[in-house]
Amino acid sequence: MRFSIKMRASARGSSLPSTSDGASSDHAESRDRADRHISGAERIVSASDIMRTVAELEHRAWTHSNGRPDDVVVSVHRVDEDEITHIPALTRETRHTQTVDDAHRAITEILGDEGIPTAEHALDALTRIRGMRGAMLLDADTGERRDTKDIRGVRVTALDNDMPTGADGAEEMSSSAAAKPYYCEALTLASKVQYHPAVCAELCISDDPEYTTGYVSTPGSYVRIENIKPAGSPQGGRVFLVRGTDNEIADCIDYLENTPVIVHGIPWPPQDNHTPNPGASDATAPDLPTDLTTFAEQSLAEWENKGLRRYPLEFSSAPTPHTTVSKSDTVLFSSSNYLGLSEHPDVIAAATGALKHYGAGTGGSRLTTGNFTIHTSTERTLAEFTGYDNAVLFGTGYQANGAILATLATDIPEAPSTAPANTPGMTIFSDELNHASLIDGIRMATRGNAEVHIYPHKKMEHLENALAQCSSPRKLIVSDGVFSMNGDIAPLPSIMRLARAHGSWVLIDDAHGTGTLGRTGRGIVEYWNDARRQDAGVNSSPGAGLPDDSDLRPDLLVITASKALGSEGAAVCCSTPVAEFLRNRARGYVFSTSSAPASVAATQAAVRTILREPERVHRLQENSLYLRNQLREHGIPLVDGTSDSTPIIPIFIGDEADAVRISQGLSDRGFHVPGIRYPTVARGRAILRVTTMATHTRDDLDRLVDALRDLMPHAT
Ligand code: WAQ
Ligand code: MG
Repeated sequence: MRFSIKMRASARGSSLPSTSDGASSDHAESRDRADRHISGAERIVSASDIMRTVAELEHRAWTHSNGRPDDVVVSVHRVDEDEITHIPALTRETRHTQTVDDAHRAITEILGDEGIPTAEHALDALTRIRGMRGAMLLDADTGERRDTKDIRGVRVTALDNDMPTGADGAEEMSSSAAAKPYYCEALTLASKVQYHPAVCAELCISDDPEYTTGYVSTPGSYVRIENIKPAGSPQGGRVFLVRGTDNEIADCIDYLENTPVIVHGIPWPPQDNHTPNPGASDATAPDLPTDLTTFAEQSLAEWENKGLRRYPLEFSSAPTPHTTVSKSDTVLFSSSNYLGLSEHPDVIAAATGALKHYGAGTGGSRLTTGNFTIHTSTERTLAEFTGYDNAVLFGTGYQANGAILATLATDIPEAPSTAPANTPGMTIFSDELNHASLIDGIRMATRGNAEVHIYPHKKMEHLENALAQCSSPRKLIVSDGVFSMNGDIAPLPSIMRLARAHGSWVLIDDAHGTGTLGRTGRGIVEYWNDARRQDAGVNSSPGAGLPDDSDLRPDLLVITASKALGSEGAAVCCSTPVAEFLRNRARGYVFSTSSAPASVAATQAAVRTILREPERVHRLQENSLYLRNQLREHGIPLVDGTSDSTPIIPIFIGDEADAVRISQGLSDRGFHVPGIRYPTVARGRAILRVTTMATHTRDDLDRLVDALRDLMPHAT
């Protein structure tokens, strides 16, 4: 069973189209003409792709370059598989005609070769008509109008092509990912039109003023014609040149409007046979290098074709549990604003105060004229919070990781002569599930005499062997603190023990642990120290101090201000000499304008709020544990190895299509929970990634569980 989905977007009551063919006074017609057509598209898809496709077409309608519509109509029609006609794509080539005259000459010639004498008449009709939604049918021999629909024309519908819609690849499907490249739509339409025996040829000019390439199709071939109209002209339309009795033409119109067709073999990537312009002038256009815009279009189309193109949702209020996403009320289960600090009045007041005092921007890098009191005092606050001597602010976590890793690969020593040949001066040991910012930082670091060794996720025996066998004089272990897809925690005590035994430095990116882990939200070090305290049974004695945590401290602890702290930016916490080394050498620090005072002040206020209101951290941890327990209780499986202590709760789904369906079902019920699938996670291991916030109520959590029980067949 398939479904034909049609979208039409229009703006109300603007520009009346003009036509030399006269206008009907029929009410429907005049209402239709008063509406300005913005865009239309359609697909034929299987049941599991309906919601995704509807979302994609909606997105396209609301963001079309023709303008903002007032009305978007999307309709879904059931189609029996055996009603569908499968037809091959026309072959495609391009004529590089230089002028409108050349283009018209080329068209006249192509149609002449087919024995069609009415090219000029057809071109003339195309030049005069404007604002048609469909095509005019003209008699190929006499030029007379053969359809009766006047200004509407005949609209070709019920068609699609067999290019993949991305079932195999989208990263995240809650936002629509099923887009097909626009490029193939014209070829798909032309292939359908040409397939009917009454159609001899088609002429098409886009109504996009900037798109001056049109086409002429004849049986088996689709020839793109450049400069078919002057740039800037809104004139566009389609003419189908037909031959046949009135009955044959009626059958043709019925086929064009109603027969579902899937076109196979649309050429991909979008290349075609370049043929010389046979018209007035010279030879083949030279093979110029692709200009950037064309390159970007092709690349985007390819991305779209693989199902990887993403269209961001639009949030029109703060990332609080109850918010507005793409205009609908939504309960948010996907934000990293874990503690609700982005909207905390003290945080907002601090940001506003700094904005008023220092202004919007700093006007320089930290080393020149952009080092304000708010920067240095916030660095002190962050260092105290995490228990380090010093902290260095960066613009973002991505920037921090790149800058730090590249700088640690500075002045790499030579491997000793006793080491095996080709031993790199530095080896970086990296968990296979590390965040992209660490991976990219390692790429910068390994441009010189450093190599990377990727170890299986959290496999300490593997890491131990690799360290033991490594004779590089400089070693560095790099790991996420909390892994962003699995919601599990790096085995810090083992990592630190191995690092000491093998003389390695350690960098931990605690982006998701800052503010969420540990009894006061200080992150991964506190989390493991708490665990040690519990193991030792110190828990029971009130006021008992924490055991010394110095053996748990990585050399570099990267924290972020953009998640639990509700602001933006990042910092690395480390010893003062390491901080000074980075301040002097890290290019991402030296050559960046310092962060805006308002953001930095918000970060500082957020840390103070956590210290003053530790119950926020506890509420987050309680919410996370409660939701996990409720899910388990109702037979909703979590990903193996996920920790009970993190706010990232990965629900195991497995099948990609199921993940799409459930994520969409949740969205229909007013919850935002993204589905994550290959390539972000392994094939067949799709998940729903839920995140909790301290500000979720029990009711929010219970309602999510109820919705999931509704949508998951095995839930109880
Ligand atoms: N059925 C019949 N006619 C249509 C349809 C349809 N489904 N959609 C559009 N038209 C008519 C209508 O009069 C428009 O004004 C006119 O065609 C042009 O439509 O390979 O973008 O959507 O690079 O602007 C040519 C691509 C692009 C050449 C054509 O047409 C290439 C294009 P547009
Ligand atoms: Mg158009």
